[in-house]
Amino acid sequence: MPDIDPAKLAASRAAIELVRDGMRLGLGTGSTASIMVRELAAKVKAEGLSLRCAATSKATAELAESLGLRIETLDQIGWLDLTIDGADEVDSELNLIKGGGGAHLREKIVAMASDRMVVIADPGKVVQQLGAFHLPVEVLAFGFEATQELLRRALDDLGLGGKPVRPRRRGGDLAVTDEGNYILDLALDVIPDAPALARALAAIPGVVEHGLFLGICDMAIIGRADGSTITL
Ligand code: ABF
Repeated sequence: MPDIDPAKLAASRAAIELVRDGMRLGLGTGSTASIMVRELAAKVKAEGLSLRCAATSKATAELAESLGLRIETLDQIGWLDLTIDGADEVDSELNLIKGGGGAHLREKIVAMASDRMVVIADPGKVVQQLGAFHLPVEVLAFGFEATQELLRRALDDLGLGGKPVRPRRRGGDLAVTDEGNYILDLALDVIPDAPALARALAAIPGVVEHGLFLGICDMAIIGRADGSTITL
């Protein structure tokens, strides 16, 4: 296993403290969420907890199952008590950019089907204003070129620069999501009015979901390299 980032580990451990026997949990995606899943699996073994878990990606489901956690679909569980997930950016109002790994559609569905959504992150994710991280938008393959053009126009209308670009994953392949959709990244630098951008993106029919999580996160636990945490 690669060296574990101590800040991500501290945030993961603090979040795992919130887990109680019998809970229905949503498991996030990404390197921080992977550390959390490992810590969770260890806690379940040590304390003999009985949990019901839904994963936000195939990668997380595979990891969790390899560690002995049983994964069910969200529909089998129905509703969740708590989802713990990473983020690419978090501001002081707990608004997020997520989806750098292309999993934000499932992540948003799972987060919004949870009584409580807790973000775990290292200090590098905390920002004053969202936007420096490329905002991922999941789009249908059907009519992709037209959707890209509509996105361009929406950004122009809002006075935002940056054109939508299809990112490549490691190995050079164009990104395709777990749902078989495409990703377009928006390089915006700053997002002065996130709700306006979210509305404009949601109004484009080929857009399946964007990576702005506004008013969804209930708490962010920021780990530090010395093992301490702060809570937003
Ligand atoms: C997922 O993983 C994504 O929504 C977010 O893009 C990413 C954060 O990854 P990491 O923890 O590796 O920085 O939660």
